[in-house]
Amino acid sequence: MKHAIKITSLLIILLVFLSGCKKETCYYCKNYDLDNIDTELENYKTSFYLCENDDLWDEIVWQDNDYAQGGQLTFIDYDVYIVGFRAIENPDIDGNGILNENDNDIDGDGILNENDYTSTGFQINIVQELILCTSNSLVINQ
Ligand SMILES: [Ca+2]
Ligand SMILES: [Ca+2]
Repeated sequence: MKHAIKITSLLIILLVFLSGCKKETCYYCKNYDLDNIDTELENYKTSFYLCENDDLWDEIVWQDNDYAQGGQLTFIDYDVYIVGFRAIENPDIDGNGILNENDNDIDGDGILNENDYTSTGFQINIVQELILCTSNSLVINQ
């Protein structure tokens, strides 16, 4: 009997611990190409939910909002959004609408990948992405 009580209390402790871990904040986010951003913030790439425990959260360099105020992205309301940046590999290097993985001429120089000494071209194939998140989905859905 004592043993059963011990196991039960252990389970309760475990349950409390697990439910404590689930208390994370989630945000509604949109991502933008930093090269191609408009001040109206209309041409976002995708919108998605992001929680602090997601792997993606750690891939993003989040700005310190107090520090960033008056920074270069003045059209962003830092009272509304949390702001982050992420460097991602350009999924379509020559910009022809065919993703690199399906593109038989990734850099678009007319030489097929198999014959192309520099199939991914000479440019830096990393694009910077701006990520704006808010816990208020009404604001970002406007
Ligand atoms: Ca392409
Ligand atoms: Ca090529």
